[in-house]
Amino acid sequence: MKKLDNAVFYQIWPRSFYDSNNDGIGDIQGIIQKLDYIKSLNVDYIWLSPVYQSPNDDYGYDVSNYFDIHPDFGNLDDMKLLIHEADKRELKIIMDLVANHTSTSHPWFIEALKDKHSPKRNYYFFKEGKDNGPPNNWISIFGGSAWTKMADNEYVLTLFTPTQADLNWENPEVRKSIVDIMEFWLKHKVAGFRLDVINTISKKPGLPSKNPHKKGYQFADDYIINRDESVAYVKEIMNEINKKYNCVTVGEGMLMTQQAARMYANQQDNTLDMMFHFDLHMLGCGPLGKFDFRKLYHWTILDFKKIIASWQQDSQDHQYGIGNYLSNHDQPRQVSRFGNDKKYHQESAKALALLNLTLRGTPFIYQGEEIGMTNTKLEKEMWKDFEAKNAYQVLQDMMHLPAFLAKKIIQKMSRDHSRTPMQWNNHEYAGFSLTKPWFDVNPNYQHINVKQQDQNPNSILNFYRQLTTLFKNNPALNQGDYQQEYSKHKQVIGYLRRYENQELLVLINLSKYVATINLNQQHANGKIVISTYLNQPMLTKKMIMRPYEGILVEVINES
Ligand code: TEU
Ligand code: CA
Repeated sequence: MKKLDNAVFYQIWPRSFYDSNNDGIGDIQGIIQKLDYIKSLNVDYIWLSPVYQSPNDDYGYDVSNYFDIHPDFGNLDDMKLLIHEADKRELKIIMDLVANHTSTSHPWFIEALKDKHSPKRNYYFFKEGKDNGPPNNWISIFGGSAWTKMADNEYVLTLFTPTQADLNWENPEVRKSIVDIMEFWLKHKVAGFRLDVINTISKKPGLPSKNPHKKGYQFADDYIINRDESVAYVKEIMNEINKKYNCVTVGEGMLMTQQAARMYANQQDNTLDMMFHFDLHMLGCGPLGKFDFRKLYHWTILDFKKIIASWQQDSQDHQYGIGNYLSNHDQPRQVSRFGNDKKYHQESAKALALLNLTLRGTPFIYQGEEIGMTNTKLEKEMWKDFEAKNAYQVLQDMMHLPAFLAKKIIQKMSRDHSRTPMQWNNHEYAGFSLTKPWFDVNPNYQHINVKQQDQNPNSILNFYRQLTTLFKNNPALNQGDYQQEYSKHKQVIGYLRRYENQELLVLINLSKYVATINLNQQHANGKIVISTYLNQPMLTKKMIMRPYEGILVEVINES
């Protein structure tokens, strides 16, 4: 068995997980207090979104000190205790390695800015402006120019927020510094890393303008994403690390393609254990990304199925690792985005869970997903996320959208939805804290919370527990082959997972309407292992599936 074969991951966004000292902000001691709960989900790895020191312009993804903890979360001793307490429960911690950029408050950057002759100058991309403007026409991922003016005609490349300065990975010293950071944490016994935007670490030398004949800022695309050099740098650092440590890695990359994933996570050289892709999250979005509303966020179940099948098949054919997830700290809540958070809240939350925990690859559960946490109503005054605030401006200034429409788009796609406090019980502030939290709790905590679902055997939470148990115990699920079934059906997602003699069929009606599906005889003769509805359906050749009904079927092979 490979080291990650039946591993399940749980992602924590610490600021909103659990507040142990009642200052309104989640913290490391809070995570420690909830380790038994996390363990009860049968997970193996906890991925912590960044807990390093940071001015929080991008909530921790702008790191100012990689070797210490943000005081909001605690200190290094708390972190050591967390690793220790997790270990006692056979839980391992994965850190978020934000290495494409540092905060402009990082000492490297401060030194580089102060002294043009400092070796740290070459850690970043400083450049002179051109024609009274930035050095090139690249657009920032969050909108506007990708360059931030530091002094008269002196700019620095900041592909994300203006205080996240891109590191110059061409410089071997930078790569060495990143290895040092990794070693520091590996020595503290973390099990590995999630590597933030790891496919943008190389930029086209000379940083030329993209499509210079076009007006306005341009998305630099292949000048910054999935370049061969990025793969080479990943191999170089992993080669160093793998000499000394057994390090688990999952890479995150913008616009990850299958072509690229084959290289980043090929399971042979010193590459990564797996990659995430974004394709499901881009469903219904225009070519410019999640705030590009021109397709009106319309998508069909067939589109959804195609993306799943294509990644499943490709990762199988080319033997690379993928991390399966339907939500994280950058996306709206999955039950609101892909399910139905009103009439079929429970049904659709379970259907999506069944999907994510039966696919080929490594499943990731994002905090709160296991109780079906939903999007919230985001009044403009509540917005915290830079991306949303910026998009609101860009939609109006550059796309000439009226404010009320821009607001609607933010309401639909904002990252803030996934960052509301975890709903532990129905006490004030959802049991997250005794004081008013840094971000308003979603008012539905009264009926969507851990306490209530823990006691109910038929809850979403207990369904997750059953699914993780199934995933861990069935080789067909955790290492079996994938084969799509009923590919043309417009409502039902179907696939087989197979390992040696075991064959499991997954059928999920992802629509709010009843679906009829003609099963083949062998499938109709199968035995239902688990089902999202309380009263299990009958398997028949002409099978009727209720809204968001999902079943896992053991296919009986007579031989
Ligand atoms: O996200 C990378 C990334 O591709 C995002 O820009 C993503 O497209 C966006 O969040 C979608 O809304 C990572 C982190 O997960 C994210 O939280 C950070 O803001 C970003 O990197 C910069 O570090
Ligand atoms: Ca706190």
